[in-house]
Amino acid sequence: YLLSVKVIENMAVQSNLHTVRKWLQHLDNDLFVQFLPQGQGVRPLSLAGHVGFDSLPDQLVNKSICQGFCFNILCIGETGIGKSTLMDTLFNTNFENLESSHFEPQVKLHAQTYDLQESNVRLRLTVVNTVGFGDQMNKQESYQPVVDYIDRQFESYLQEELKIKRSLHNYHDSRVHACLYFISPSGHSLKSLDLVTMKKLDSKVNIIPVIAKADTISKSELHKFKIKIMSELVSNGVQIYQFPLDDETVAKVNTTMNGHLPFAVVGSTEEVSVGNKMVKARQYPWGVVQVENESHCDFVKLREMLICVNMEDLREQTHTRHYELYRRCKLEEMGFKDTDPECKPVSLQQTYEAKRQEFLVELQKREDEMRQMFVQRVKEKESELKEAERDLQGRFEQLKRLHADEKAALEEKKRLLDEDQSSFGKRRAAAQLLQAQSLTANGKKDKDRKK
Ligand SMILES: Nc1nc2c(ncn2[C@@H]2O[C@H](COP(=O)(O)OP(=O)(O)OP(=O)(O)O)[C@@H](O)[C@H]2O)c(=O)[nH]1
Ligand SMILES: *[C@@H]1O[C@H](CO)[C@@H](O)[C@H](O)[C@H]1NC(C)=O
Ligand SMILES: *[C@@H]1O[C@H](CO)[C@@H](O)[C@H](O)[C@H]1NC(C)=O
Ligand SMILES: CC(=O)N[C@H]1CO[C@H](CO)[C@@H](O)[C@@H]1O
Ligand SMILES: [Mg+2]
Repeated sequence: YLLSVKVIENMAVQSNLHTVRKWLQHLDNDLFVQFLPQGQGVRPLSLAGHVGFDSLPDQLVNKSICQGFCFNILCIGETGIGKSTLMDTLFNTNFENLESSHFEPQVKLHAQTYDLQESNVRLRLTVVNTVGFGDQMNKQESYQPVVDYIDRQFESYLQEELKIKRSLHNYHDSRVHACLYFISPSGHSLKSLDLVTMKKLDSKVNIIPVIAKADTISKSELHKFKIKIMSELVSNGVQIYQFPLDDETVAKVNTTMNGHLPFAVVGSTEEVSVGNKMVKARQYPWGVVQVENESHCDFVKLREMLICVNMEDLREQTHTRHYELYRRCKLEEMGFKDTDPECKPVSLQQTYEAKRQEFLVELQKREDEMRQMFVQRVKEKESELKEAERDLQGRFEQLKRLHADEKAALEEKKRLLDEDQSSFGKRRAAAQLLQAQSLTANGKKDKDRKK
């Protein structure tokens, strides 16, 4: 019982009431025995009187009611296909509805959270709408913003989970639990945008396709259209959400419901009087379409299956299938593994140590490389400098030689000049002597003439 209580506690942390209920049903039977490790001295005992732990389920229910629930719906569909109207009709209220234009350059997502209360159960509901889906000329990347949004919600949950001081009990879980995909009531077949988008999303979210504005398609056409859609989904390998069949409480409605997929829905918040009652309906000149009449459309089936029966299963599937897949891929991407190549279990500690070692080796390698590079660069610089020095020396020698040559040439010139000067001096002296001699000679002649 202690083991079982532990399991139930763990389940309670995830508010998996549905699972807990299943569990408790099994407890009376034989699962209890399977749970006990054999041969470890644990044996069942019968109680002599009332103890009180049979109130555990009630305690769980009360605790869950106290905590409240949360549910997140993503509506994907073309602008004006009736997303907001259907949400208003489903939850019987008036959500804030902004009409979007047909001229958005990109697909965007708009999320809004509301606190709802029905009797004493509180529900924190987030409605996410696509804005501008299917309005671009090039629709190739239209699914990307949707994929990114879903991944972002998974990522923030994973980050919370990986924290040392985590507070998952009061964490606002924004992971998308159900995705209503609005198919336009063409009566022909799915568009490639629909197929591509659903294919990209089917491993990330529970897809529930619905045929929007089903009042615009005739009964016989609708039947063929549904068959066509399902066969196209199958042939393209698109996994849509199937209502669970393993649980007896839910299985009663299963067969018929899975056969009615995709639900053809009509949305309206307008009240029309039919007979002596006011009912939600769309009024046309030729008649009235009653939203909540099962012979007019599948709206009631959708509400029943989405909200009354399978809300908990959708939450559970999101956590145990889609989130688990995301988490696994993300952690493997980061290098964490459960087993080593020889299939021996590896703990987180070991992985951390291995990663650390790997990092240190890498660091050492990088350091060595850098050191070698440094030495190499120093050597290169040194030889460069030497080269430059040799160059300079050469230039210096050459200049010295030039200078010496010039000096020698100048000295030669000077010597020649000196020689010139001395020969000039001699010639001048000779000339003066000659002049003097001629003067004295002339004077003698004059005297002789006078005489
Ligand atoms: N015939 C028919 N018309 C509907 C139905 N549901 C909604 N409409 C009409 O379609 C128009 C657009 O509805 P909305 O609910 O605003 O569509 P939406 O998808 O929220 O539009 P955006 O948020 O602007 O992308 C309104 O005039 C609605 O009255 C339906 O089931 N059948
Ligand atoms: C659960 O709540 C109900 C009503 O609020 C109360 O009567 C009941 O005793 C509670 N049960 C437990 C086990 O706390
Ligand atoms: C549902 O629609 C059918 C066909 O229009 C009608 O006969 C029937 O009375 C309606 N049911 C209710 C509850 O109004
Ligand atoms: C298709 C399918 O598995 N249907 C099941 C629905 O639930 C009932 C029990 O209520 C089963 O008998 C069906 O086999
Ligand atoms: Mg809208």
